[in-house]
Amino acid sequence: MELSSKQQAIELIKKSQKILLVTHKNPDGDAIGSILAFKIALQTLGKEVVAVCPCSGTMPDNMNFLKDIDKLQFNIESSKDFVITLDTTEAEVQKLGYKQKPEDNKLNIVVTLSSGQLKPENVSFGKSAFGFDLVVVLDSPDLERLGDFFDQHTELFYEIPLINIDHHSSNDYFGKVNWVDIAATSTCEILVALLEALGQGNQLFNEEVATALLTGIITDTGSFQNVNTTPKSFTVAAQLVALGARQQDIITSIFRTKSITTLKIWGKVLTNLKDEGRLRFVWSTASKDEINEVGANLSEVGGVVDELLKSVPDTDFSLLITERNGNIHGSLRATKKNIDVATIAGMFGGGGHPQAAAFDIKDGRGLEDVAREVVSRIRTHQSNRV
Ligand SMILES: [Mn+2]
Repeated sequence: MELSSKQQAIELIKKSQKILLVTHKNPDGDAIGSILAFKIALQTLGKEVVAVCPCSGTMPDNMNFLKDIDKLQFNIESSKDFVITLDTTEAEVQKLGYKQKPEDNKLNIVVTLSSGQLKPENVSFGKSAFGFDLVVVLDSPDLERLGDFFDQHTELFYEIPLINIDHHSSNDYFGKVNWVDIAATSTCEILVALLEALGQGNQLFNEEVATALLTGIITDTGSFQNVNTTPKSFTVAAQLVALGARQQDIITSIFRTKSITTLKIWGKVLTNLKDEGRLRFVWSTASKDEINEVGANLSEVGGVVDELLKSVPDTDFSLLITERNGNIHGSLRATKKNIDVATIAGMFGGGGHPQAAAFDIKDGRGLEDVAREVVSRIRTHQSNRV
């Protein structure tokens, strides 16, 4: 019988010793919660783990309540080692040495055998892959979402077995094993099942693991207010609280603390808000200048759409268009059940979930031009629908 993706993932993890965990760039609560919980759990199992959140040097401030968040790395050092591998099935190596021949720029590597023999076909070469025997990518629909980290270490993702664990419906199944559960609210929810299986029960869930996993579920469901919230997510959350998850810390850190810059960027977005009335959507913009003027970071800008715009009454969805890293970024949230904003994001080359989706436009046009076209196409789309 063929193994399920969950069983395959478990088998691969069990037999691996040095594991690289990676999540998407600009990590959110689910990315950080899942990578941190998984790192701690794998270390409890005696594995050597390197956990990378590819971002430009700072984690979102509101995640500081997670102990050990400083053990997550932003990148890994590039290895300069060149590895020569000998297949010693039919030879026993007694001694290894080298002779330098500077006169003709050569270096001879001398292998002295005590028995057997080596043939040219027993020798292979490769770049060192840091010694990892498994890579696990968390909460990322594709490898491009890993940003520069993927570009710098592409070989890691093709030469080493890769497990892809995610809940985005746009996931493109880039792993050797793909555990993609689009019914799960978050990657953290999937990890609860994985850690139960790996630890045969609750033994891998200490307070920190439970807190990190609950962080992902709470952020990806908007504290159980988003339409993607499922009965199962409540059950899993209750289980995590019973295992010691610090739910109040999560809520106060993520939802009840608003910095002045967050409030200022909310102010800008509210000032720019346009109500499309009969067409049942609202949209707003935040230009690079407006974002810079208040000093908001990307996660504060991203939070506007989740915390502010998703609660507008009498609409189907909301849209926020921002300038980031030279691109124009559109972020869509359904404000009503049974609305599929991924279809709308798809009209502009993006994707996501029915309730939350995004797109990027990088054709050199400015925010205003792009916004005008995007909104006009969405108006047409909506007038055919409502
Ligand atoms: Mn997620």
